[in-house]
Amino acid sequence: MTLIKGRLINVSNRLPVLIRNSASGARVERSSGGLATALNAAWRHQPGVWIGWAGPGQGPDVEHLLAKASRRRFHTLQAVALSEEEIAKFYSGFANEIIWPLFHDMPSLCKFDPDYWEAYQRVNRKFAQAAANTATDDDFIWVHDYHLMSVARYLREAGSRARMGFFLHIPFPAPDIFEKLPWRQCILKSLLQFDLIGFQTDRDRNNFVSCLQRLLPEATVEQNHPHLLASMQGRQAVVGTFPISIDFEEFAIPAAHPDVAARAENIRKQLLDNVLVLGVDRMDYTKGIPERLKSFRLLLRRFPELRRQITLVQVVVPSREEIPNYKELRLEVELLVSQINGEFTESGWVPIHYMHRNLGRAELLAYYRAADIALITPLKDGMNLVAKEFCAAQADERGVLIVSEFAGAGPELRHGAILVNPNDFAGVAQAIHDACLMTTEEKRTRMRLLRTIVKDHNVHRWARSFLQAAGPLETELTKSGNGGASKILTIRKQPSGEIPGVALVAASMGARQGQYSAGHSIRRIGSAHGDD
Ligand code: ADQ
Repeated sequence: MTLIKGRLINVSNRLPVLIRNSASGARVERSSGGLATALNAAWRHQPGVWIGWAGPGQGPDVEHLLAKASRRRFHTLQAVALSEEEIAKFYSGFANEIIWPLFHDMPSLCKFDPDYWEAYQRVNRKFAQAAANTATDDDFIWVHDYHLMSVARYLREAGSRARMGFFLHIPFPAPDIFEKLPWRQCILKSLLQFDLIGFQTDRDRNNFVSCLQRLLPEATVEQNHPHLLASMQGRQAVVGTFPISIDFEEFAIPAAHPDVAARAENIRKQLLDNVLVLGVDRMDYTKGIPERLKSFRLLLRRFPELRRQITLVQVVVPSREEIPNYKELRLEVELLVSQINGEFTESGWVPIHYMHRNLGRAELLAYYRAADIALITPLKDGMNLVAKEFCAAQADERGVLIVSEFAGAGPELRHGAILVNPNDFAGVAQAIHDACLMTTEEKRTRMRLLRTIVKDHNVHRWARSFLQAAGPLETELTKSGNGGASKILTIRKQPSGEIPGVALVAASMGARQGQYSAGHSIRRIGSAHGDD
């Protein structure tokens, strides 16, 4: 990636490593979650500085441990210290009790506490100051995610002249939801201080533009192919769609290793060679875990012939456990698992295997390979990397991907996956049933297509296209030939969720539009629809 003149200054709430204090002193752990997975892969060979919070560990060891962790990387890790109060009000509070539920269309879960907003501004200023102290005018500052939407505003106030981009890893809501936010205009104006604003899907980008049009009428938006250009008070920001992905080889190569194959075989044996349905998620209410369990229960009720033949393995990594909603979710999930197992377990067969822990990479890959069906049903998700990791790990091309239409990955992978509405328990049960009956040939055709798409649209392409779009605006404007004159735009939409490159890959592999997407082509036996 030599698309920028200076260094890349990456700013995210967390660093890719986390420092915790333990009885034997501070120790370094890998950060979990999609953002860390994706950025770690994208920046393996990129010189620069990564600025973020290094976790709750404190003391003289922190600097030393970060310096040691930086030696194995091309970039230096630089910590922003946060007090306990800042973590409670900025991270748990504003970011995760307001923006996270609101942007995932769950406004009733928001706790609109004005103290949270004050802490959010204070911490955003702190991150901006750290970036301003580090970046030169030639560097590119890439800010990540909903925790840091006001950073550009404070960078400008601090006099930074570097170019700045922002990527939102989660969805952006429609105006009817976004306008509930008391600080809605301030957030939009702060975002417009970036030179480039990136979203996961066209739906998110278009929601952002609709919010601008409703809440900031003084802003104008025009087409600036292939992106949009938003202008306000003499500033211009490129607004684009950049669907994030994974490093395909990082999953595909080790997954094909005979050790992983043997481990996968062992898992299958332990599970009596049943149809293995796999769910892998952070413990989060947006991931639709209770809904998935209810769908699985309905499957077992409606299709008794599948009992003893099918096993759901649900793996959840603990997440945000200090927030009340997350504690309640864990109780709900664990109660449902025990109720369903209580209802259906027979001697020698337990329908749901539940793991509440982080899996190591080799174990995760073995489960991906062992699975017959990946059941990925978030109620709403920016992208969902698990869907893509599953495809990359499918060395035998025998697994079926069932994915929510409300995850960014849904529209992108719809040519090969079975798309479901996670709120339609009967529909999800039917999709699992259909996947069980799918022919080996159809499974292979679909999985081959999915793997080609994920390989082609990988995380390196994502990072490259973002940095390309961040190039000097003058060039873009010269190309568009209008000298930057503002005019209001009617956004040219792709057919729902279509990503041009994906459509080409799909077409070249013979998957015509809708062939596998609107319902699936396989024979249906019985129906899960009806009262539960
Ligand atoms: P997340 O909400 O964290 O990411 P996701 O994209 O699915 O969601 O990434 C989860 C990551 O955690 C994956 O890399 C997965 O392998 C890992 N993981 C999950 N459970 C695990 C377990 N039990 N053991 C080990 N690893 C586990 C946010 C947004 C997403 C967006 C990403 C990247 O919410 O929508 O896709 O950022 O932009």
